[in-house]
Amino acid sequence: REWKEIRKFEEILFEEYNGIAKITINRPRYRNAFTPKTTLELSQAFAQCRELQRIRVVLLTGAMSEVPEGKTLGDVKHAFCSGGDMHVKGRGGYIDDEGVPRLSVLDVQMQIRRLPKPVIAMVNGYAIGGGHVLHLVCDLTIASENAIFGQTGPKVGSFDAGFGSSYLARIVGQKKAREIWFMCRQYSAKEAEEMGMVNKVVPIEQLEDECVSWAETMMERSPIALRMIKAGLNAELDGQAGIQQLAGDCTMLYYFLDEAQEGGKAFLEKRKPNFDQYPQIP
Ligand code: 1HA
Repeated sequence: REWKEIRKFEEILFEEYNGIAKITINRPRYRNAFTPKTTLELSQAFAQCRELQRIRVVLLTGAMSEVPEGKTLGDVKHAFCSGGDMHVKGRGGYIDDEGVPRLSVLDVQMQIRRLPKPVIAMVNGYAIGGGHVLHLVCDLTIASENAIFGQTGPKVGSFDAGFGSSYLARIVGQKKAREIWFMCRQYSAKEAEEMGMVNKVVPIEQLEDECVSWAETMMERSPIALRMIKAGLNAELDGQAGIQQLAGDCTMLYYFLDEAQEGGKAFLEKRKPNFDQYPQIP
């Protein structure tokens, strides 16, 4: 499969293939830990995924570690993302090149959640800490058999009491969510699947094919139907901000109706609108 570069970045890869965008965190030396630059680049890539009409589904993954000659992919440890880069964790956040502390992965989480297109986490190895939260906020997670899941915050001086906790609890239940955070254990792909955090587990060699196949199936479905379902599932959990998104999509659809056009036309023509001419469906 030929992935074509959409835009060049330093710490991520941003590519496309037949309507599917693939965003790859590209710091395998550090188990794909993210710096403020990584998260800024992720934000820019997700913003572009929203704008590009030809992109219908997004895959988020981590770059594979190098495989020595004579070894196979499965012989080597890989990472999806190991969370914030501990080398730049400072007071107030992860320190960027200008010395400003940031927690900007939170913006990426919101973007994934708000993107009106499905996002699949293609988990190819460790999904740990802030990297675990990134897979959680994706719409679907497909993992390779070697994938390992877990939170580390209380062990390393951090926590994500936002989506990383409350949305986790919605997925795995309160008891398990508390166990995951309080104990900081690691869980296998199979355990994560049993907890409901993972949609499917496949051998690592088949991971990308499986994700592309799911993406291709979703691309045969109605994009607006998928968009509205995502907005509705979010709205139940996201309070007024979630309703705002769903309501915005309703407004978009309303603007396609003659009834909505009549209101604007009447205003410009300085006359009373005639809404009686449109069907009042019971
Ligand atoms: O909690 C938050 C946030 C909360 C609210 C708002 C924003 C947040 C933003 C971020 C986060 C967090 O992500 S906190 C949690 C940070 N992450 C971690 O605690 C995970 C740290 N890493 C590990 O536990 C392990 O490395 C591992 C389980 C992922 C893999 O273990 P393994 O296979 O034994 O590899 P290891 O030798 O540990 O790692 C390979 C290299 O990658 C090491 O470098 P080297 O010793 O060769 O120089 C290791 O230091 C580096 N590395 C791994 N993870 C990180 C990392 N370097 C920097 N930061 C990392 N997160």
